[in-house]
Amino acid sequence: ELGQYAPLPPSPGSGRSYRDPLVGIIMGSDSDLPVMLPAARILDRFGVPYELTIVSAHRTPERLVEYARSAASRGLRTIIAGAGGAAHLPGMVAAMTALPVIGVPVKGSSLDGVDSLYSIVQMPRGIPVATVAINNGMNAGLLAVRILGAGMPHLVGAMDAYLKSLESEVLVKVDNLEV
Ligand code: RP5
Repeated sequence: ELGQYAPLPPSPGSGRSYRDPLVGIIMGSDSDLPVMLPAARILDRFGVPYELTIVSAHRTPERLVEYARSAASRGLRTIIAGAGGAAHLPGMVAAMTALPVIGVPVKGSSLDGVDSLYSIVQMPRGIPVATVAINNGMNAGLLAVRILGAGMPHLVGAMDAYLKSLESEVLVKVDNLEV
């Protein structure tokens, strides 16, 4: 049962990991963490085990290759990759694994995240990355749950319930709208 997963004891530098993770959340820098944490929170909410760590396309290229090449055989089923600026991490990971990759453009300090968005979304023919909006780690988590739902029907039910909860929130606002 997915709900039984509990975080492994933290080990220095390893980020967070659950036993037998299905989703890999990676980011180019610890400065991306505030944007990527909402993805982790969504996976927590749906009871999906994940691992979360730093992999930098430019600063740790060998770690990137090792991570991407081993992802499928380690049991991961999808990867969420966030990066800012010249954001090559999601695309390079997608080039080295057959798993679906979700890219999160992180807003940097200079170009409002448009540089990250273009770097991630403009992939060449043959190597797709599913790109979410700038800084929208939450949607990356939700998309990962939907991807997993293709083979895990209980996640489809949980996503239906989530959508209903969003609907209810809006309907409450409709009832309470004061102009
Ligand atoms: C990218 O450069 C990272 O993904 C991050 O968004 C950005 C800045 O990194 P730091 O200089 O804060 O480590 O590679």
